[in-house]
Amino acid sequence: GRMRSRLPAEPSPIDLDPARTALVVIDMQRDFLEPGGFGAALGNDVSLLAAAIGPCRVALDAARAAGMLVIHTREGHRPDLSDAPPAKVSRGAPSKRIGDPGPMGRILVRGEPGHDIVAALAPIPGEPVIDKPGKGAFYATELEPMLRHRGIEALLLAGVTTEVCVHTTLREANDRGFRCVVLADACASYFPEFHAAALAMVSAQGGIFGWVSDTTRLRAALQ
Ligand code: C5J
Repeated sequence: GRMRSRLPAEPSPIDLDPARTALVVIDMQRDFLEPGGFGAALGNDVSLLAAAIGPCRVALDAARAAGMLVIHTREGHRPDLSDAPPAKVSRGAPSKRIGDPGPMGRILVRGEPGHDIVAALAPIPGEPVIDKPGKGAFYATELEPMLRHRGIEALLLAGVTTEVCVHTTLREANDRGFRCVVLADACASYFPEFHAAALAMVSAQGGIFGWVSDTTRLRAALQ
């Protein structure tokens, strides 16, 4: 890749230095994408999230080829649930609660099969995986020092779900001074209208939270 890349985006193009940019792939876990996990237990049609897998793979391939830092996140809790707020565990009258046994192991618990990242997007050696108890990837994690130590100033965000964990992370990152680009096709939601609204919120008002682009434009910009 070139030293700097100009990525077409909304509301305006953004110049990125691959050495100071990280791709953050958020919560592409079986618990959200496959039947029998946390997402399904909350009553969602998990098949809607499959559309993000291919584009996430494109983003991963492009970022890896450009030598960018790649970070993966996973939402989940300790087996004793000591890091799970009772308000989160009880909310939503789920068919199965966090910690209950399911077909992919205990729901949203670290170390269980359902907590794993889907096979197509498995981290490769050298890519940090951030385990987070909340929706945002900065809350109660080492993400911020990890980014600062590497001199990262811009983030490419991908993953699920657009309006929940991607947006919360975007908002946390924005307030910490990171320039953020949401890769629209590499994100998905159980609610297509929330996905569209969440993306529109990012680039409105001159880019109040950052930029919106996609993996087709990213791949071309990094080539
Ligand atoms: C949700 C997430 N939707 N990763 N988590 O509960 O977006």
